Amino acid sequence: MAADSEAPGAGTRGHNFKVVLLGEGCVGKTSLVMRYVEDVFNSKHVTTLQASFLNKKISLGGRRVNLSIWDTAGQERFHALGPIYYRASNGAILVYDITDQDSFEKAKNWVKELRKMLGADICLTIVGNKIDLQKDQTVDTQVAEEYAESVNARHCYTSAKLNQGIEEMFLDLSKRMLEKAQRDTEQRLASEFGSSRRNVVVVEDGEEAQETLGRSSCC
Ligand code: G3D
Ligand code: MG
Repeated sequence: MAADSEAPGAGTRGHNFKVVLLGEGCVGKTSLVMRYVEDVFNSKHVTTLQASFLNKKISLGGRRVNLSIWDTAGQERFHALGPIYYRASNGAILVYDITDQDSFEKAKNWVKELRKMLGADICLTIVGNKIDLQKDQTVDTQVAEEYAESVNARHCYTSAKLNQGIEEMFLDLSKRMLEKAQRDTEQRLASEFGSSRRNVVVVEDGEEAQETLGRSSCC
């Protein structure tokens, strides 16, 4: 049995990861999802979107990954996101607008909130959106990068308008979530079979673990 199929969020058809988007209203969260999933910008659909999540299937090194990308329907304006929004998230994208210092401060609050709800058990990416408006940038790059590093998050820039940096941002987050799921699986296997570790074989690239003698011998 490949451990991969037992990893959190993994099924026989691949991994399922939940990703939540957080950030101040108007920073471009919905635009980023719509650009990534449907390759549109500023369509009417953007403003009327009420769905809680959109799916995107990608392939990572031959593995199938399904991303459920959760977007708010504007509740962030009232700071009224319920726990169901965060629950069981594998990754979070904290978006700020590079021309709006206040939105960067708000992104920091979302990081605190996430840590409170989910602990350190989540992959974080902090995104400076609207990089097409670089001439009006007010959030300092070095400050943003140092902050991201201090909370163990990745920092990157995107433009939903010009479709810049978005694929790369989701790809990088997906890779980190996959690596984390694999690490968790290995740890789980190691603790499950702790006393009989000889019976657990982790293949060389560390990507897949297989249990061998432990169960097969008793079947
Ligand atoms: P939200 O979901 O975070 O609330 P939206 O944000 O996706 O609704 O976007 C808010 C506004 O920012 C929209 O403009 C949208 O077109 C604009 N926007 C989103 N991403 C970008 C970007 O990368 N560059 C620029 N220049 N604008 C962007 P309107 O005018 O419809 O309010
Ligand atoms: Mg929105």
